[in-house]
Amino acid sequence: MALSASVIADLAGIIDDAQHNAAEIVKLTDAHPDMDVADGYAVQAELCRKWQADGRRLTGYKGGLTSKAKMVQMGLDTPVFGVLMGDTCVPDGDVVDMTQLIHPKVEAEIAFVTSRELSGDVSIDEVLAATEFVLPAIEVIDSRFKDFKFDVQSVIADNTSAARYVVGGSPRRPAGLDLRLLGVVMERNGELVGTAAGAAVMGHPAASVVALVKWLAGAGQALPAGSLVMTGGVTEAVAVHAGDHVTARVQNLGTVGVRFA
Ligand code: 0L1
Ligand code: MG
Repeated sequence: MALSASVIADLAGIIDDAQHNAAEIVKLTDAHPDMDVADGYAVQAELCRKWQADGRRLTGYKGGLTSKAKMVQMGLDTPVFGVLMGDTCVPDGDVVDMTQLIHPKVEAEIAFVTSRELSGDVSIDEVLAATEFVLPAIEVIDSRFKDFKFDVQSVIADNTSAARYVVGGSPRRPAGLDLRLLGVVMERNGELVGTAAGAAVMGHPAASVVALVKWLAGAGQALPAGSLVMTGGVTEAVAVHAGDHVTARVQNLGTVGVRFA
């Protein structure tokens, strides 16, 4: 780590304000060129601590930049991890208030809900055995950085652009499903805006959970039973505007949708 605890706390305050006020800021490395990835995660951890102290509930975790399409779109080449807070969950079919966001984009994802704690080095099979169900999800990302321009340190500090998440469809136990082969279709206002198969995420969506559990282990933590894990967008993220309606359909798992107003 390159930054002091007091700078980390200051940066967490800057991100928190930007998120709360839906206000654009410039990437953190402009003022702190020495900031490294560990500093980014330290800022994110500080935010998560503060949010929980404020009474907000941690419901799970997200992997980001887990597909080639997302990495190419953002010009970054490392998966990143963030936290999911319960109050950012939007019910399936409900409305996202655009006035609380800056320049949102949507991602179609396959989400997992765990039935057992996972820790350390786990395999894809161990993740699947510890999965209560898998289900279709839409992540609404909203980088607090102007024009979605950032580096990996800054986007990690910004909780990997997490803004809202929607889960729904027909949750299924993973047994008997080959998640690599499930087709995923995203539509905006009835028009096709992205297609992929589950394997777009690290060869297997459960590989994103494996990587998340390893990242948590590096921070001395385990993934608790009952966690929701968003495994990452299977295609490029797509911009949305007021009036838009987005659906993500995952083969065998049904459809989840959200509107923007
Ligand atoms: O969920 C994501 O893939 C977001 C990762 C951070 C980069 C971005 O804002 O696209
Ligand atoms: Mg995502």
